[in-house]
Amino acid sequence: MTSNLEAQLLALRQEGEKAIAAAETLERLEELRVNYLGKKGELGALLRSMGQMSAEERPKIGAIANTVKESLQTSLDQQRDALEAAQIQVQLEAETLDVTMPGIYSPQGRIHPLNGIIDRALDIFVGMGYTVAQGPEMETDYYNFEALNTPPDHPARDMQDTFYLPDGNLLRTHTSSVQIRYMEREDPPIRVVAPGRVYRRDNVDATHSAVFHQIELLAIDEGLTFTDLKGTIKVFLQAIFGDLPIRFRASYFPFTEPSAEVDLQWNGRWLEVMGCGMVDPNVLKSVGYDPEVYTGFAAGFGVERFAMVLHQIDDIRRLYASDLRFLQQF
Ligand code: 2U9
Repeated sequence: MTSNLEAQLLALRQEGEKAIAAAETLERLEELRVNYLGKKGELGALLRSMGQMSAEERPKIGAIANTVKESLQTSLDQQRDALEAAQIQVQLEAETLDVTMPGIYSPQGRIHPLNGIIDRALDIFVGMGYTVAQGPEMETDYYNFEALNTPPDHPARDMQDTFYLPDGNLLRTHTSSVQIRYMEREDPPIRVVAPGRVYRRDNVDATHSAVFHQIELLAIDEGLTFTDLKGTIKVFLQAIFGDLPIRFRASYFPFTEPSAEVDLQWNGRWLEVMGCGMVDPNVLKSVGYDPEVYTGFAAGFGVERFAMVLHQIDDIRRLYASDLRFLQQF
């Protein structure tokens, strides 16, 4: 009886340790623990049969049972440590960050040369207290011409120059219409700068495009003179092109009187870069300002022309071609 139970206990230990050593997961290990050492486990079952033993046998078998239990427990603990360590190793390998791996290349965009000019010009005028205004590209005859002292028989209204729409509206030929709309809703003093796309029925060549960009500025106040206009333009051109000689040349625009063209001396040559003048009293009247109280000056320039002078670009069409070999130079 005794030796039989003892043999069974030792067999249980051998079988248990083999199974524990073979366990590949923590779940399997827990199954084995319950199976051997749990309340309803195999060791418990063997010990329950000790009830029939004599008082001298019982301690001896009890002692053997304890060693079997301890050694199974030790094996379980060791195997659990080993499995846990392996699991951490797998996780470490899966989550390794290789800092020497090359990055993923994502091309860096940049500001288009036209937007570069627009950004810089607006910055300069905002710095002088001007407000940026925008308006519609499709305009009425009134805002594009009539309010700007451009009578119906004026050459600027010729079908050659303006894109007319079937309903009698048109594509604005300058951003001056934006300032008319601005003056209608604001009272003087006015300091406004209007950037935007404009349209002309021009044949496209190296210096002409049917769509281009303008920036116009307008100041209306009591006591403004041609001197204020000259000072403003001088400061602006200096900020864009540096300290180059400039000159004002008498010219004509329907909406300014007197009017002038501004030339810039660049590489020894005089280049025309802006138009300007004192706002014609008729324009002030058309928005309800009293020309006896208020005077004003206005100026305008083509953004493409500025970009071409500044960056020595030989053909306006390069600015619209989206050719990266060209654009990446800026
Ligand atoms: C109002 C009154 C007057 C804006 C002005 C010019 C002169 C001018 C051209 C430069 C080259 C247009 O892009 S371009 O072809 N502009 O010469 N523009 S004065 O005068 C105004 C504007 C608004 C109410």
